[in-house]
Amino acid sequence: MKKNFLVWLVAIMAGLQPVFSQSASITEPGVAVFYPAEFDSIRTLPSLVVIKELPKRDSLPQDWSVRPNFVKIEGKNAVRFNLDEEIDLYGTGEVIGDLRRNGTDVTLWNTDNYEYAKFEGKQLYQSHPWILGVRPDGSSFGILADNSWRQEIVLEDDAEIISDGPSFRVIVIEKESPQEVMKSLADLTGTMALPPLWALGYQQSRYSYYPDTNVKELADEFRDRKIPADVIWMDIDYMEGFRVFTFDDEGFPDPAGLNDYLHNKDFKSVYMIDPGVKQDSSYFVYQQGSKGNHWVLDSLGNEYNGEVWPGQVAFPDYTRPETQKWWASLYKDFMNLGIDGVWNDMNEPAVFDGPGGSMPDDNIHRGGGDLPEDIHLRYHNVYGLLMVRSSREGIMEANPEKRPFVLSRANFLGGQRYAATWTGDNSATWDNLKMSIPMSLNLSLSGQPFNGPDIGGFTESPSADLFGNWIALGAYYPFSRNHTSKDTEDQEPWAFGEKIENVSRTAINRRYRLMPYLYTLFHEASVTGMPIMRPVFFADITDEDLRDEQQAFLLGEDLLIVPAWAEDAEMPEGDWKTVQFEKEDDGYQATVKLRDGAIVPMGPVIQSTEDYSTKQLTLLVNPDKNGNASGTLYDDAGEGFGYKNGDYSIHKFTASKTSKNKLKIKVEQTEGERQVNRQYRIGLVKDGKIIYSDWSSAKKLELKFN
Ligand code: NBV
Repeated sequence: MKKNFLVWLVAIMAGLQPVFSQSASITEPGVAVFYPAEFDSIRTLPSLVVIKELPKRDSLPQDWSVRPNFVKIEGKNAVRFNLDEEIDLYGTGEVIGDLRRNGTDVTLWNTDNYEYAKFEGKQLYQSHPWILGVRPDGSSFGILADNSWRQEIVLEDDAEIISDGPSFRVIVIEKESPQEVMKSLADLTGTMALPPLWALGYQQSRYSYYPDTNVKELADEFRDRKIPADVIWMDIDYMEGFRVFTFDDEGFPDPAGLNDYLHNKDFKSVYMIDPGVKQDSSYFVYQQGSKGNHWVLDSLGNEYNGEVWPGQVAFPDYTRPETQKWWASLYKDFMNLGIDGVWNDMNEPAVFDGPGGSMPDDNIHRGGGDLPEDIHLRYHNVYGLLMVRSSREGIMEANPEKRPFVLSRANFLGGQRYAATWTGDNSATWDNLKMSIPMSLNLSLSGQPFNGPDIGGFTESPSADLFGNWIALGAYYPFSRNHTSKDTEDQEPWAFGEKIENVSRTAINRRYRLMPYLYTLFHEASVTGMPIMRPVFFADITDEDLRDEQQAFLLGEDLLIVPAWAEDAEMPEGDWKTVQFEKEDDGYQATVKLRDGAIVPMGPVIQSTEDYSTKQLTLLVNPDKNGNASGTLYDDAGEGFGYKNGDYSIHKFTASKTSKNKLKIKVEQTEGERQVNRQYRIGLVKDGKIIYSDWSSAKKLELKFN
């Protein structure tokens, strides 16, 4: 109480005007919601972030420490937290710079930011009004500003969130660890739906592979060279004059045939769809959109037009339920051509001739259903989220038996429910390679587990050495796609000569071998919201030396990835052992370390997830100092929704060293009805080698070693 009064007094002296009589309550254990006195529910709710009701369960306990002060800063509605200096801050979404966010600021205003060059890169494609704080003892909190208006997060002396919109509510999560905070965030904002297994594979893209014969050759080349891959991406040039949902007659005369070809080679195809619809009265999408009155309006109530790739376009108003339905319906014929996934780009929305590269703040989104009509300033940041929500819906309707896959450039906190993401137009520089790790980590710590940058860099061309390093790291990003711009050099794994081709193959082989573990992590993320890629400090939340480690990172709880170029990476305590995958050391591969006490399931090298099977698995094990270890495997059909009706399995593995040179592993199916005739072998990870047992289908495995 006293502290709050003091804060208030200091605020008055600093010329800030506090707003009186806020209300606060506990909505569930460890979660509090704070409403400012001037709370404007009409212009901030319903939340597009929080998917639960937040009932008032209890009053806020006296000792609740993270309390917002609702203030006005330069006339704007803001919230301020007085945080102790020793608290480490993370999250704040898609940001460049260091993993630890103390001393930084970010503007939450989705922006097409080519090469991260505009606004010093402090304003990127996505917005996450979310801060994760970790105290020295590991206890942690999360701060969620529940509104979509343009806002700024300033983490200087205090933590401030300053909005251009009306007064908003704030949710504070208080837990014993950052892991628990992440789970609580997922409970409030939803999780990523389990993606199809193929989306976890390596993916190849360029702006643009053209024409279709080029795409076919590419597929052949991967298979001939035995470089595993799952997906080839079609960028905007497949369209007829950049008209969405059309195909260029010359380059892509037979998309269904192309997709068949790819499927026969065990590839999936993903095609780009942008929001802007070319203003062309003879074009069916524009005709339908105009007839249905689906466009965003300008401040005078007329159809708003702006310049994007196709020329002047109109923008679907995804706040309207009718528009969402219409947009979703467009995917039916499109997906029926055998398209497997959709890539939504330019959905900040980017407008070349609009103010600040987007549409005017006073454009009108008409809403409907439970979303009220409001100006663009309110809906800008969720334009991408609403678009991908509708895209996902349409893809589901087109293929109800399949799991949808959407990749989106713009999104918002909570948007993991609808789409995966990549980090936009990065460049082929060392700096961008290194930065990709803290970027992916902070996105992961902001609720988006399925993310990654363009491997190799989008703009400019990497040297062979840079590409080799990037692909060797890229094999471990949750979303692993090589993508480059127009007019750059070839960037396929074989484009840099034999040495880097081998480096690429080795790295990608490793990803596919780790697929059983990776898929288990994706499943975990889809259930609990735990990130797939995690900061090293998750391994020991009380070790403060780990708090700013951003070269190495964790994949799940059990694997630590240390890029070949990392210098003096801070390692967590314990006897993490290096997994010796291949004999050759090419100087590029990341070191992969297995936690002591962990068991990680690993499969054979396959050329795509079409060949994925869990019939023969190696259980990599590193017993802890007491000789024990444990691990998990999630398994299902990799596609479809059978897993929701029991067609899945979870196996638990428990290892114990029964004597100095004998290790036993017990295999138990703990969940699900899926039955697979499976053989296992133990792979005991020792320094510099792996000692294997024989294959066995028994439930008790044994390894004797010297
Ligand atoms: O559609 C072309 C590109 C795409 O390749 C890239 O990944 C997006 O971030 N798109 C942007 C538009 C043009 C960028 C110069």
